[in-house]
Amino acid sequence: MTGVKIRACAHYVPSAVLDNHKISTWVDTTDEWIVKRTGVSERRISEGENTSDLCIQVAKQILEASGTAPEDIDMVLVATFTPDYGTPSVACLVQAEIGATNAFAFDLSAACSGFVYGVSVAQKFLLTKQYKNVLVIGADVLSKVTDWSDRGSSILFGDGAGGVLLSADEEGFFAERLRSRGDRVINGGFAEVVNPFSQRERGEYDFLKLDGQEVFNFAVKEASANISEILEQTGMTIDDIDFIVPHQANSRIIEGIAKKLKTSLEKFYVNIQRYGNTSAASIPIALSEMFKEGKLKQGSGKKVILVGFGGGLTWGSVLLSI
Ligand code: B82
Repeated sequence: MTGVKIRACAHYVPSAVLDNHKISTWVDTTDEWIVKRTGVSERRISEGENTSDLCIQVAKQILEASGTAPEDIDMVLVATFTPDYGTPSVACLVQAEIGATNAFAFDLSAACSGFVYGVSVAQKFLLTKQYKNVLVIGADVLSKVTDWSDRGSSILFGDGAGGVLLSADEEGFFAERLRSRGDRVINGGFAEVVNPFSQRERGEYDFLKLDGQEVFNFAVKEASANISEILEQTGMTIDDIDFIVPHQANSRIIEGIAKKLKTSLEKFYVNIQRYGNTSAASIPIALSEMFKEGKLKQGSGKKVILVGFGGGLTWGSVLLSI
């Protein structure tokens, strides 16, 4: 199976840090409670930068790090559910700003699974050999769809972006398992039809809502089953995998997945304490930090599973060799 090579990886988060102590000055909560329940200590919150602004920073870093000319990018794919506009897509805004004049660009909507879906889509385009350099970015500005008066959800989310430049790699390894279930929902963002005919006001589902325990159980059960399916598909065991990079939704979900897979939490990269849940950005931010920390090195052959789960419901994993 033709794999994909990560030619460069980068992330960008807004500079403003919102810590738990600050949140506890406007909703009834404490740092201790938030850390215990979610694993989050602080998150980055945009002071006006929109989703495309974060993506453009990531794209520029990637071009520079890989020494790629913008005209050599064939495709720009942004996974997000908090785009700047309905149209143009965030991907088109990025394409314009970096001068990727030969690329085509579009967004993909799969909430927190978006980056994993995006890598899978990119691999299919690379397989055709018609496209050589694909930029895949996961980005969300969840602060736009956060109900800041709700102590249950405002503590969870953060803003950020991360991405990769992918090329085909004949020797590389690639496996995937993508899933959706549209009958089970996490609601969030821009939900009501508010127009002169609708006689409606903005409602609760204009904000991101998580129905705690039910989606928690879904995440642990389906993400671990999904990883097991990939292992079965490829004839590998969990011991053959060097790292699992999960969507950073909640530290207890990650612990639950590790337990179900009967493997050590050490295999899992966790940075939720610093960024909260950044939706489609959480996996590429984690990947980028792993490269920066030297945990991952291009050409090392390390086997990594990226596992996403989120609104839709959507979930899925890709197995890559780095
Ligand atoms: S929680 O239900 O409140 N909980 C688990 C019982 C706290 C210990 C909770 C919290 Br807090 C944060 C996230 C979740 C959760 O289930 N998240 C998701 C589940 C599926 C898909 C995506 C997510 C996500 O948060 O992105 C539960």
